[in-house]
Amino acid sequence: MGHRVIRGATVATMAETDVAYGLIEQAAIAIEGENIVWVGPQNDLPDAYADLEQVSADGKLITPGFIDAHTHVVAGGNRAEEFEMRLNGASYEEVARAGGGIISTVRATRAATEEELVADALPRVDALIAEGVSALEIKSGYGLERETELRMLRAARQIEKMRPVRVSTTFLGAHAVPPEYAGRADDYITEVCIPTLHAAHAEGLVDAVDGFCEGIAFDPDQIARVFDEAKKLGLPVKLHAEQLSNLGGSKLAASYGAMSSDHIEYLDEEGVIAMAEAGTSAVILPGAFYTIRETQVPPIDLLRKHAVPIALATDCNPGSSPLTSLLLTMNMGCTLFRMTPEETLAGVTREAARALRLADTGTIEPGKRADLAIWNVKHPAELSYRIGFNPLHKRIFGGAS
Ligand code: DI6
Ligand code: FE
Repeated sequence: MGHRVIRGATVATMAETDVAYGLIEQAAIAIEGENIVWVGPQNDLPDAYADLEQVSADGKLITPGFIDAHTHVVAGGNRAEEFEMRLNGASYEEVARAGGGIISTVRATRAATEEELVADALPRVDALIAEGVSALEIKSGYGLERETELRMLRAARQIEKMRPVRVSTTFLGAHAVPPEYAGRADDYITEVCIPTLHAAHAEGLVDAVDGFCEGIAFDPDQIARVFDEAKKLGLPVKLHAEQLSNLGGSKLAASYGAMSSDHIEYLDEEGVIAMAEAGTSAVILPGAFYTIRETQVPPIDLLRKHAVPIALATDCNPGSSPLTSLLLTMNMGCTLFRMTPEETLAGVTREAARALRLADTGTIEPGKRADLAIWNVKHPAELSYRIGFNPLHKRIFGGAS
């Protein structure tokens, strides 16, 4: 394990340089232990690395390991039945009466043990890994009561022990108002969400705190109460914002120095500027846009104009984005939102790392972890261009293959 030089590939370092993709042809990557120690044209490889084991990757493309910065892969059950009911003409009300919608996932998640949650999530995690993912974020938010929220986060931590992948956990207690608190969202925040956040943090289960700021979920004042609590605990925040309407969620998140504001189809320029000033990343989620057949496209041009960093993620969840492919997500980013192939590759590598505040991964540079994806393609644009095609040759995780 560890010490070796991978030679002959084209390497998309995704380092921030003037070269598109940070591309190096006929490259060499020297790895010692978990880390990259050198990358450059193989003819320039320093003698110091010449006696390490040399591995050929001729004709391959190497990118940083992919990172999925927004997922709900831990969740009970699925909503295929409701999907089918809708397509057979059932109304929203009929679906709700049949127990559909987010509450059906809450019910299934509450009924599941930690082991069942892990077992259900693993095939989804494996699908991501099979496309070169080396790190992912996992949210709670389908428990909406203390024990189930904690169980979801424990399941997320467990996944990191069972698979060669890094997991960042996010407490999403403010995801929806559970039926027992219908019409009493403020009481839910006071009596359940905030005490559960404290309990989860005390157990070391929380890397970040999230909320859903929307007419159908929580208003900015309610989100602010959760964020104030996160701040007291020294936890970073992020927000599902401007997905269906503009409530000023991104601006609120930016005022807390949020890591990211996610979805943002309905975001305006004022919100974009607030994000730019706060260093808050945009996390774009085309899978949800596609699934709910949204037509309002996120303001990609404004994000570019104000240099807001753009990450791209699956939003993998049983309702609005049953998607376990970052490659397809990249294609959707290009085709639905007119992002460039380079932006989408950055969105699942360097910018996803930035959005999760993972300083040691996301690019191929000396000092970073050797989290690499080796592909059977010639040019990085092939990754976002193809649809439903997985050219992964091999993954290297922390220097190990
Ligand atoms: N935004 C969404 O689209 C989902 N959650 C969120 O915050 C919906 C989740 C679900 O329907 O299960
Ligand atoms: Fe989400």
